[in-house]
Amino acid sequence: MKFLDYAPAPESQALLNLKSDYGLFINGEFTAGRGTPFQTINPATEQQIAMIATANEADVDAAVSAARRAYNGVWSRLSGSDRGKYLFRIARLVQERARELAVAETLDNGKPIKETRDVDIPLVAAWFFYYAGWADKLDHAGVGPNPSSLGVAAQVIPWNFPLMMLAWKIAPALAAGNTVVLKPAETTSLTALLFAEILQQADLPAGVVNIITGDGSTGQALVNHPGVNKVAFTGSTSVGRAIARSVAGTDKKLSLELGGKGANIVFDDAPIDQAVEGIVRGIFFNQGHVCCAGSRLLVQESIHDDVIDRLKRRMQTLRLGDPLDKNTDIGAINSAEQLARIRELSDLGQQEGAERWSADCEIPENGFWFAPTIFTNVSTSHRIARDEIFGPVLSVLTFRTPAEAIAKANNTPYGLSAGIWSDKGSRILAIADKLRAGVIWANTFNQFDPSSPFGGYKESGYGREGGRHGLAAYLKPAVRSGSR
Ligand code: TAP
Repeated sequence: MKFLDYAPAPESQALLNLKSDYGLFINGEFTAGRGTPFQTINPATEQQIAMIATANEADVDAAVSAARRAYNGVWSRLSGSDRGKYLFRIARLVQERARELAVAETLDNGKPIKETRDVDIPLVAAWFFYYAGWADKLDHAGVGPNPSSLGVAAQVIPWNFPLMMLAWKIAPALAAGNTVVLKPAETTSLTALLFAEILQQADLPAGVVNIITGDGSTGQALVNHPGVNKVAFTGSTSVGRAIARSVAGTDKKLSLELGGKGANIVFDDAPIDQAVEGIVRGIFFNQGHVCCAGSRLLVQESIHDDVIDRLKRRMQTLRLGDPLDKNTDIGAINSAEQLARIRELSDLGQQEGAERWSADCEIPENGFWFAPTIFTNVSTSHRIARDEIFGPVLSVLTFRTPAEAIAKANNTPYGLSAGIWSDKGSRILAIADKLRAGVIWANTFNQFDPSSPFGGYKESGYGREGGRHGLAAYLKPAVRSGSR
């Protein structure tokens, strides 16, 4: 393979034994892409980690053809329990290589090692274990007896939880008997290619999973490919809309997981210190690069000052810096583009009259960083209360009555997540019933479990991932005899 000249980042290469360049993973083998390779960098240092191949249309076609051959030749003929064995094997290999995957994910994405180590990678393994158990129980997936797989699934994922999003996509697709072509995000393709090595270790039949890297045009070529039966996309609402348009009029099945502007609602009877922890977890976990982040705090007026005081004190204790340091709470912003967007929206918040406050922290000289920030005096018309910032920036609004809390929480084009903090279970249930959000946490925030369906309403997309609902997205009902 030929790639561009570059100066490698020696410490990361040595630590992980990373290669200097990575090809596409098609039909069980790594192969050079026909497009121009691109560099993947460590957003905490701006140093190059490796060069990654770009798939052009011919490569996309080769990947879809490989997936089709694998579907017809092997995967659709295997019993559910045999498919499950492969998934169990993949889950165990992820556990065996957990440390390496955590470090690689942190290097390539910028998120703190304590998150990749304790959240991302364990959840990747959990997703494969969970769906391994489902592979021979598809009759109970909710689409009737003897459901069929769809065929070849095209899956396009974002950069905020690279391996976790990959697991959310690949595990149910394979369990349901589909084969896959997956395109990771351009800035975080590395760990998907390490995962491809795991597929080789697991002896997964060639072509069952193909991983093609590149920019948005590679993703576009994949979802538009006529050989694809299912498109599963996680990413921005704007790209999701474009994909929905391109899939319209075809028989491709589509699921979309898009953006969010989650409300974290704190009532005056809530345990305040716990709520403050939940607010921090809601917006500063993964630098706020979380579609279901609690990016709008709705706090009852009577406790506003107390909550904000305690929140600011807690924010002063957050450590921003080297993502590989296990004491780091706030890592790097994933890319220069994302940092520019966070800065732009935050500056706009100030111009619109909201009050800005950031924790004091030293910002490293290189890399992309943004101090944890809150805006108070925010009104529902402010852009920072409406637009997804996708960064460590919290917009604080107040409410007096439960009805006002519900109205403000629902006053968004999105409908992905919400949190409710209250001492009263009955209040939590009553409010949850009226929120238009696919996921609602009670006295906690940003907790994930493979058995729990996840997805949105309104402009947050449609379809669910996780649980049996996640399987149903990759199945169709059996054709009954006598019907056509
Ligand atoms: P996008 O820019 O939408 O990119 C997502 C993926 O789509 C990337 O792999 C991207 O490739 C690819 N892509 C770009 N243009 C495409 C096109 N025209 N056709 C097909 N694929 C295309 O989103 P992002 O910036 O990576 O991720 C952030 C967004 O994802 C946020 O809005 C966030 O809320 C959302 N998100 C949602 C969820 C759920 S579960 N709802 C989870 C995580 C993230 P490149 O990277 O090469 O551009």
